[in-house]
Amino acid sequence: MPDYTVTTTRYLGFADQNLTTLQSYILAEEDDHGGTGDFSWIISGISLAGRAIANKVRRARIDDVIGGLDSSNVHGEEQQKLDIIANEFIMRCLGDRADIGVLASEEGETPTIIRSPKEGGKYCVAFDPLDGSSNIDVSVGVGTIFSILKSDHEDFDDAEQLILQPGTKQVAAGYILYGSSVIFVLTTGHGVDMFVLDPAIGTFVQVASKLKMPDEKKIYSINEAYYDKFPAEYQNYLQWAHKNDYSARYIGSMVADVHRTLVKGGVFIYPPTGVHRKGKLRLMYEANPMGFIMEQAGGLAYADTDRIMDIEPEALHQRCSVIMGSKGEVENVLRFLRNGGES
Ligand code: P6P
Repeated sequence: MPDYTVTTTRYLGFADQNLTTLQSYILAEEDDHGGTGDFSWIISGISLAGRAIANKVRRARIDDVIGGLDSSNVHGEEQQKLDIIANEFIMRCLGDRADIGVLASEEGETPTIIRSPKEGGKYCVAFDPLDGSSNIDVSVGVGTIFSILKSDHEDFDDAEQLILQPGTKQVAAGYILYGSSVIFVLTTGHGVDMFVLDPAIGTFVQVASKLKMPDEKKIYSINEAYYDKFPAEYQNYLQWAHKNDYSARYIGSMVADVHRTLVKGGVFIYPPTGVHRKGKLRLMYEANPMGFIMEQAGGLAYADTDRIMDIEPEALHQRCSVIMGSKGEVENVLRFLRNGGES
């Protein structure tokens, strides 16, 4: 009878391939979500869509999918070709996942009910398929942002009722940054983990676990072109920062600015402005997921003086202002907002 004992070959050092993949990570996390594999199936759907979007972003000029479509989205903003492509990829990759109930995209006026809770639709996913897409023309990092909630109540008149929940109800959130490398950052409420797409094997491999932001870092990220339109408290904070040796970093793509803040520390701010009196960024699929990540990494996330994740949403596309990042840096801004603009 042949001996089937596996003989472990001596480790030769040639197989130094990181094989801790996003999939294996999520399967390990699955137990916290009922252990049925449903939850990991959603993340694998987002991972697949992210790899397809990354390929399109890389090839945008080659495939001539740069620029706008001469059409506007529900917000009256010109749609970029890649916005539609990215949205299509995510809808296709998630639409056939058995436990998806509702999909809500920045590109869609109303959420899409895929299946009711009675039909097994357990989860809602709110997402911005390609945030910052206007930067693609100049090869600046852009990203996909997603927020996962449970759609657990049976009776509902419309999809918005299922998905309009405060950020504290998120079961997971994350983003995919299409930058110099493709980064997948995820939290399921047990810290923040980071994965990088290894093009050699076409999968996301884990590169960091339980990421923590430094409590302080003298970097602020804000579009100072709107300085004159900011509320006085924000202007006073900026004057204070100018006098206290801060550096300014602003990419103009939320995923890239927030990722830098996560990795290096600092504070990302989008205040109310003359055009966007409540702030420009979207609560459900930008501020909430990014706020979850920031808090899980030891930071803070506020909309003026309100914790972002406590906000009771009233509409899918509602906007809010944003102050998020290192705990000490967010507290510096809040000090000005709470003390009538004094430091
Ligand atoms: P502004 C990109 O258009 C976006 O939605 C976010 O990614 C980014 O943080 C913000 O808008 C930039 O806005 O007004 O500074 O160009």
